[in-house]
Order: sequence, then C-alpha cells, then structure tokens
Amino acid sequence: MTICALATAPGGAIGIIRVSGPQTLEILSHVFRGSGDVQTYPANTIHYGHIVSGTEVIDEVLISVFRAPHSYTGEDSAEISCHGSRYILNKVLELLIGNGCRMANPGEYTMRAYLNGKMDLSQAEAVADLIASTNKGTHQMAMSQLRGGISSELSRLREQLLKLTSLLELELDFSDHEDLEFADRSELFELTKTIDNHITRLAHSFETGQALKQGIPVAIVGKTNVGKSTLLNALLKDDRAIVSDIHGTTRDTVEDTIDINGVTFRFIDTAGIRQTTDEVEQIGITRTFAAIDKARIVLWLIDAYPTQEDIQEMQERCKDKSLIIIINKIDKLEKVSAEKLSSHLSPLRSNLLSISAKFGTNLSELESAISLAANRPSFQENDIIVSNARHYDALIRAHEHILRVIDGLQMQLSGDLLSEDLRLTLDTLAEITGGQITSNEVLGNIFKNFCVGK
Ligand SMILES: Nc1nc2c(ncn2[C@@H]2O[C@H](COP(=O)(O)OP(=O)(O)OP(=O)(O)O)[C@@H](O)[C@H]2O)c(=O)[nH]1
Ligand SMILES: [Mg+2]
Repeated sequence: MTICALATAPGGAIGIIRVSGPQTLEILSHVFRGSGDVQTYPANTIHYGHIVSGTEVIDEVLISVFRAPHSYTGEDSAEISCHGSRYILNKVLELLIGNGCRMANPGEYTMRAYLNGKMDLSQAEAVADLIASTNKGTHQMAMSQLRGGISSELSRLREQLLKLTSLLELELDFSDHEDLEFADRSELFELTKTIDNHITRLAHSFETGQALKQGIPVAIVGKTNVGKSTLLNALLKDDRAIVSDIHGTTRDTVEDTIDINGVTFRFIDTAGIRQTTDEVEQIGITRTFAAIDKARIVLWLIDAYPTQEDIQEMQERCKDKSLIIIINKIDKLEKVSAEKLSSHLSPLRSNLLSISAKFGTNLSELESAISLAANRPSFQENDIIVSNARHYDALIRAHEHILRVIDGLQMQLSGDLLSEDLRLTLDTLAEITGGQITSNEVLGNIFKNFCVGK
C-alpha cells in the first residue's frame, strides 16, 4: 500500500509531504501537473509544477522522485515540497488519500526501510535517536549506530559464536572416534570467556549511553532551608522550583537538565532532610534517599556545621559516588565562621566549595567541579556505546545464556547440552539487529515512538 504523511514540523515556511509505495507515481499523476508525464520521471530528479484538485490550483510545488530500490524505504517514493500552510498541507494529504494513499503510521517509512533490507533494526532505531539528539554526545552516538557500529560489533560476536558452535559440533560428530583429538576444552573455555567479556563490555556501555541521552544524574541534598531549590534554579537559570524561607518547602523531587561543557546533567532537587511527623514530607524524604542512590554525583548543601553523624551518614550513602560538599549562603555567613566551617570539613575526602546560590557567587567554580566529577563519559568516535534499552536487555539475556555455556564447560557437560545455550545466545543477539524479527507486534512496539513521517 502506498502511504503518505507530513515529514516536517507544522508551522515552517515549507512543508514536505512524503509518499512511498508502488503506486506513488500513479497517484501523483492525478494530483500533480508539471512538464511531461509524472509516471516517466526518472529516479533522483526534481520537478516543478502544481498540485491541483480538479480545476483548482492548490499550490506551486517541487517534487523529488525516487525509484525502488534506491530510496529511503526501498520503494518508489516522492517528496512534495509545498508552502507550509496548514490548509495547503491538509489539502494535499486529502488529495493523496482520495487518490489511493493511506496515512502512514509513526515510523512506517523507516519500518519499510528495515523490512526492505535498507538497514537493520539497530540502524532503524538510530534514526529516531538522531532526530532526538540534542548535543554532541547523543548525536555522535546515534551517528555511529546509524552507520552500523553496533551491527558490525554484533557480527564479530556472531562469527566467534559460530566458531564455537562448529568446534562443539566437531566434538560431537567424532565423539565415537576415541583416537581423534578434538578442540581442547580449555581452548573452548577461553573462547567462550572472550565472547562473554565482549558482551558484558557492550552491556556496560549502556550506563554511558544513558548518561549521554538522559543526562548524568546529580542529586542536590541537604537539610531543609539550606538553599537547594535556590541552587537548582541558579544552575538552570530558570525559576523551576519553589523557593521560600519556610522549612520543608520542597516535598517532591524536581528535576531538569542542562548542558555543562557539552555534557548533559540532570539535576534533581530534593526534599530537605529533617525529622518530621508530616506524612507527606516523610514520603518526600524517602524520595530524597532514592535520588541519592540513583545519582552519580551528590551535591550536599550545608549552611552550618553538620554533626559528626551527619557527615558519616552522608559519606556512607555516597560511597560509590562523587560527593561535593557545598557551603551555601557565604554572603550571609561571617567570614570567620565560613573559614572555620571550611577547615572543619576539609579533612573529608570530598570536594569542598563555598557559594552563594542566591547571588550566584562561585557558581562557575561549582560547574567546573561538577564537570570534573562527572568523569565525563568521553568516548572516541569509533567507540560502540549501547544507548537503547531494548539492545541492553538483549545483551543481558545473551550474557546469561553464555554464562550457562561457561558453567557447562566447567562441569564437563557434553556438547549437545551446550549447543542449545549457544543457539539461544546467537538468537538473542540477533534480536538487536532484527535478524528474525518480523512479527508485527514487536515491530509496532519498536516504531510506535517514532514521529509520523519518518
Ligand atoms: N542569603 C542567602 N539566602 C539564601 C541563599 N540561598 C538560599 N537562600 C534563602 O534560603 C531560603 C531557603 O531557600 P530554598 O532554596 O527554598 O531552600 P531549600 O533547601 O530548597 O529548602 P527546602 O525545600 O525547604 O528543603 C530562601 O529564603 C532563600 O532565599 C544564599 O546563598 N544566600
Ligand atoms: Mg527546596
């Protein structure tokens, strides 16, 4: 079936309508008047003309013509560049539908590209990531995936797994011939280990991928009224959270992202920690601790001496995180007490900074400290980073299957028992590039988050 959809965001000067499917040129011949017969237009050419409805001229347009298999979808297709008026665009879509097109579903062009073998599934997903990319990191990651970075990594893994399978089969085929030497089991073991390391390395890169996509989580925590929300607003340069001198203003976590030196950070303002009998506030405080658990960096705001227990508790909670201790309200604190506070805390292994969130003092120093603490997920252009939860899930399952092979080898299980788990590993990895996925339900799920027109 031939499909059509608006491919550009509404409201621009120009709107592009995409048409794709076997009847593309036939349908266009009913609505487009240009020089010559539309149906004979050669591939990769652009034509000037008019979209007409009966005798009425709807718009002056350009159409680009592509022919199967050399198009994005692999089918005959065309793009109509119209003027961006909502009226015109709706009218053109209406005409196309009236002449045999159907409206495209979200991501249907890319899904067709996948089904026609123009790209594998991981590349198709990269298209959505590319459209959604907001900074250098996410852009690079999507580009590398689109160019087949993950696909080629997986085909290397596949080769190794097939080698392992054939070695095991060899062992099976000749197991009656006692005098024949098979692949040494320790060699098989090493190979399996290498494969698992490879899978685990890819799975681990998901954390970096997530950090790049959603921002490195930074929790802003401390007692009530120390200025956490003021700091969030100052960092975001926006009045995002409510600030007041009432203790316990923030009840729920409030979060937003900003880029610092090209890396996205997700700042999470939390409910101030104190003893409370207020049920709702208590729920908020529980969320504060959950936010600390999920954070990579913790900004601990104080405006007075923390007790020894407070210090210990915070250090305990932030064992595997970067903890930055921030003395806030230095505009108000007397110089002597600020210095005292600072020397009191300096034996702690953490970063220590003094700021005024309200007046913006030392905020750029704080940003540098955050940037440094992030140990920025730097990666080279050729690094393979997994950023898609579906891929991560498949990698984790593949890792579990291959672990069973490793266990089996250690327990001296026979080859036929091992080969089942090997096959499962192969199948699970193949899900990422789509090898065997043709089920409409699975594909529908993958493409449903795409925009219509892509
Ligand atoms: N003088 C001064 N006042 C500040 C500073 N930062 C925050 N404040 C004030 O401290 C009060 C509390 O600020 P908030 O940002 O609401 O504090 P919070 O930590 O979010 O408080 P809760 O949400 O109740 O936990 C407000 O009156 C702020 O204006 C600062 O750097 N200097
Ligand atoms: Mg607050």
